[in-house]
Amino acid sequence: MTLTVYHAPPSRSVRILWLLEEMGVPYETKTFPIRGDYMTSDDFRAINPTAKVPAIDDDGLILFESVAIMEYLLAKHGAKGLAPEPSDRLYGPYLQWLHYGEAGMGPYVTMCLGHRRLLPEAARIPAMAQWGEDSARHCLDVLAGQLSAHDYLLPTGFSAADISVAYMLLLAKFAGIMKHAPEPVTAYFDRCTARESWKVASASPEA
Ligand SMILES: N[C@@H](CCC(=O)N[C@@H](CS)C(=O)NCC(=O)O)C(=O)O
Repeated sequence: MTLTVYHAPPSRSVRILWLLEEMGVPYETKTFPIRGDYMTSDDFRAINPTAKVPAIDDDGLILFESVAIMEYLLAKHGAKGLAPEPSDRLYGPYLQWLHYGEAGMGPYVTMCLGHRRLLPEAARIPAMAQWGEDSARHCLDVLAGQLSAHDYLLPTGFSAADISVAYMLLLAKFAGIMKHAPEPVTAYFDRCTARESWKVASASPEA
């Protein structure tokens, strides 16, 4: 039984490595440069037709979309304290924050990152970068509201929802948004990234 994570540091594939490190589930990585030739190759498109990372190959079952992969791995291996049971009253809030990290925050952070750093300079539109930043900063205020009472998004402690959201804060940092973050959010990011599992997942092995 082999679980292979298609990994391009420092992309969203870090989320999957981080979760697997927290869960203690063994895995292998196929590591390559983000936006390099392999990502547009026929070989990779056969794995992930969206040509994005992450993707996984779990003993022949191939999946993409980082948060869906996280939910799959938690369901398959048991949550190991990283997610409430569906019967738990915190399950709904847990799902909300898990998805907020990608569906709620991702478009704004990515818009800002793209128009500030990723697109060729001639294609960057300052108004798009600003719209992304303003909307992402509103997301940070929402997080600060939740984090003013707790160290993590759930009152019960660190969960997979924190992996989803804290990873997006890394992209917000790359986009220059975190320098405007409220103190509870910067303290939260530092808390999450102090974990040994983050350090292993975010280390950049040779591609
Ligand atoms: N919603 C997708 C987003 C995937 C995504 O956009 N990945 C980025 C890296 S973080 C990527 O592959 N970018 C390469 C490109 O757009 O060419 C997920 O969560 O997996």
